[in-house]
Amino acid sequence: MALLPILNYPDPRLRIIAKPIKIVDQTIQTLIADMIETMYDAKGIGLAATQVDQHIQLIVMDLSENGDNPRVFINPKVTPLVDDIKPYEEGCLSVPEVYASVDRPTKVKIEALDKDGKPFEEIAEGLLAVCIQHEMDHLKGIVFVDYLSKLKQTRALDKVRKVVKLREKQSDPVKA
Ligand code: K1U
Ligand code: ZN
Repeated sequence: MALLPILNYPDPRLRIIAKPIKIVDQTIQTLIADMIETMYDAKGIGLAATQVDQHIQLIVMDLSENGDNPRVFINPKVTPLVDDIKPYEEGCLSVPEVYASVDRPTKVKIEALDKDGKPFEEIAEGLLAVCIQHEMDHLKGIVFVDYLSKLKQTRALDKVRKVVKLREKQSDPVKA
């Protein structure tokens, strides 16, 4: 397995629209395993293939308390089931250390293929509903800061640049 580099906002590759997966083969299985490892290493609860520069419709997620229940969504379709919209404080591995409230429908239907390519349907509420909508946005080239005011977007950009610089310095103190 391998850790994959995560693209940081405002990388233009985060805007590429993901294509459906035609066959769930060994290459996809390897990418799934690598994305799960990358998500755990980054202490995230979700990761879309877009964030690791793979522009295919693949999401991994683990909302379990112990981080031992990874879930896979291939070619997901998400449909809001209610008009009820609630704010939730979101984070994003591509926008490190920035958290902001985003309004989203509270109940959605998820239709997707599982890791073996088998179709399934699920009704999602709570964190699963928030997270799947956040990850679906990534597959469409949308980042959660797009929903914020211009001022908050500028602050987010400044923060990400600082965090990235600090991380570079920490990983190579001589060069940075
Ligand atoms: O898409 C991603 O970058 C993953 C993202 C998922 C997400 C978290 C919270 C709300 C919506 C979507 C993260 O995992 S951010 C990581 C993080 O700091 C966090 C972890 C658990 C709860 C809240 C934030
Ligand atoms: Zn994200």
